[in-house]
Amino acid sequence: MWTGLMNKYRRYLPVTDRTPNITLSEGSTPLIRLHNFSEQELGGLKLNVYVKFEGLNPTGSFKDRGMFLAISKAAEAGAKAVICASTGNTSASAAAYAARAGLQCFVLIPDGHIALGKLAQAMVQGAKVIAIAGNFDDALAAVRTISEKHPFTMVNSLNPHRIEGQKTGAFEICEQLGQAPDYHFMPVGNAGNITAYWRGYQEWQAAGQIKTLPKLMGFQAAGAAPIVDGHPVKDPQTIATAIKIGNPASWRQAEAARDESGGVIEKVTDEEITQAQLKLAAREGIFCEPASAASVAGLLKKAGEGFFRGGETAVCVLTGHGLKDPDRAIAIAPPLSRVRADSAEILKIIQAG
Ligand code: AN7
Repeated sequence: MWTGLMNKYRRYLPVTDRTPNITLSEGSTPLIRLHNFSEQELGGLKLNVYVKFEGLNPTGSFKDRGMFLAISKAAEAGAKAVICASTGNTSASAAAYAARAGLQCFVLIPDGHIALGKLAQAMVQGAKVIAIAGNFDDALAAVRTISEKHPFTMVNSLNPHRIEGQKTGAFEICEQLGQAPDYHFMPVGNAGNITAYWRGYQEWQAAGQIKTLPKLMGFQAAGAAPIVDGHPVKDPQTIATAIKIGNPASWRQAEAARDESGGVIEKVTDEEITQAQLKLAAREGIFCEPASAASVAGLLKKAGEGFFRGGETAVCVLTGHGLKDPDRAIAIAPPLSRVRADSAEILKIIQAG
């Protein structure tokens, strides 16, 4: 029986006998091979492309990997309340694990700019949701100020336990493949996850579990690409609200992951993100949220540029489930057909294809 990440990776995590295990059985997400992308789409080459479907974690995103540990350590330290800023998924995860631990949870979100599913999760899971007139960067700045002076444990990825937990994603990919992939594609927002994956791969190599390390390929949304542009973005814009972040907290660590691994951090447009999300859903049956599709959009973009030689293995992390953002999915999907409940009329539509 799968009982979560603490039991599986205890030796690699900062836990002791006194650390409670606040778990919802996070982790152990599938690595799914893509079948229906053509060679032409992949730059005329055969590539082994897998997606790590992190949307299948308990609250529907990769955040659960780090949140179980952040909340377990907060409980161990005797905290009574936790606080975070969020573009949505962190708040959903924090609320769930805080509820499980019996801790109070305060979340600051940019008013009107988080996806419906994430908002619903935070609200129903008992968090105090505070919608601020400002963006994620403003919310994070407020959380930093408040948590410095008041007894709330901050559970954004500036909390080192978040990164420690999230590194287990790299362990799982290596176990599932039997080795590290050649390339690891992922979206980059606040840049905690790319930091965590690079640490995870390095530790797995140091533990003698893999011989080689992947190149880390990070992708920001074109309207919210501070690392690519080389300066903070004051008013970030993208339909991928999860990564609508103008001043990433782990900026330097992301650059280190890129440079040490020999990878890149580049941008993809909202249109490229949307096309990748639609293709994954309609052609592979895998429904991820827009920010997650930035990883596959990045892979398709690099393939189109002639980046690969053929035969390489690439893993794309799908960080969140498509159900998180139903409004966006309905907006980009082909329209539905409305008719009277009349078989002749229904057949007309079926026969039109
Ligand atoms: C689906 O929830 O920042 O680069 O506050 O939800 O580690 O920030 C979410 C980020 C990618 C980017 N994909 O990860 C939040 C938040 C999804 C996300 C990212 C996020 P980081």
